[in-house]
Amino acid sequence: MPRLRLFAASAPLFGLIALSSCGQGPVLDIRDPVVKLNPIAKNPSALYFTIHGGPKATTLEDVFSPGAVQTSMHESVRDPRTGITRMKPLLRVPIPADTDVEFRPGGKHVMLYGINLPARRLNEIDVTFVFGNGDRLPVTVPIARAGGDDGDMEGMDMGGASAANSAPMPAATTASN
Ligand SMILES: [Cu+2]
Repeated sequence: MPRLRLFAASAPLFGLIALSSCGQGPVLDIRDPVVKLNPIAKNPSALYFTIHGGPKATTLEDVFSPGAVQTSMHESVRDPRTGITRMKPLLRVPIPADTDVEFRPGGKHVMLYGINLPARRLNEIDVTFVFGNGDRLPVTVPIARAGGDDGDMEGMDMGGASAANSAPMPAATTASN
């Protein structure tokens, strides 16, 4: 076993551990992910998170989950003339190197349609983030139930309708990617 002997002879073990545990430079990762569960079961829920860019710029290409029937990336955009907020589908999202890109209420978000019962019971859902550089990051995301206040469903706004009585998704935004 020449490899073992090489390790033992050349690098002290603590040196190897230090190298792997405090890597140099930025690491592509997902921070503070949360699903805000829509209290109306037939309506989509919103997934929010922050992506921190790695050493090189890349793109977020897809977000999928075995716990949901369908997912899609959206951005809420407020028309400055009318004040009406609408969602548009996002095909991909640029992730600059070593930079935070936030998906948050009122901005970019991922919609989850048809979250399944196991996820609802466990209050968590497995989600995989797929990047243009080939990275796939699996994350277990906690599910937060909306309280009495509808304010945190802000990201669910569709055409200005309030979350409590929102209509089904417009046809243009239900297509996957
Ligand atoms: Cu949306």
